[in-house]
Amino acid sequence: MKTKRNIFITVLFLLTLMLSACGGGSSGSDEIIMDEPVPAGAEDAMVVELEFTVDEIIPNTVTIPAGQKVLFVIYNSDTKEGDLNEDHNLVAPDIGLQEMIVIPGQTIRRLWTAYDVPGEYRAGCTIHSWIDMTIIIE
Ligand SMILES: [Cu+2]
Repeated sequence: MKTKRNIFITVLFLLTLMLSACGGGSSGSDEIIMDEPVPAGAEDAMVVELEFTVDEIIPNTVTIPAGQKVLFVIYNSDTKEGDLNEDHNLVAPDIGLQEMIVIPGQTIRRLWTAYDVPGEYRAGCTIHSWIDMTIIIE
């Protein structure tokens, strides 16, 4: 009887752990994956490689066809002594690009279906408002 109770408590504990692990972040079900291999479904995506340095995004402009499936590969090289060594994120609310956080030294890979209205849009880091780039949808 005591063993059953212990199993029950263990299961309850594991459930609590799982729930708290999923509860973090404000972006809902859009899980941020760190250093993950290429996500499923990315085989036919256009790869857009970006790098956050201490004060800029390289390259500063990218051109993406409207509605294109995109695999962002974003590296945070802001790891040098004397630099900020801070998290950076890429956000573009005008075109539905939700926050992608990259911590120093890491690379994230995220799939995104590009906005379907052509134009020039600003994407930037909300932690450092002076760090931004242009996404041209054409
Ligand atoms: Cu930043």
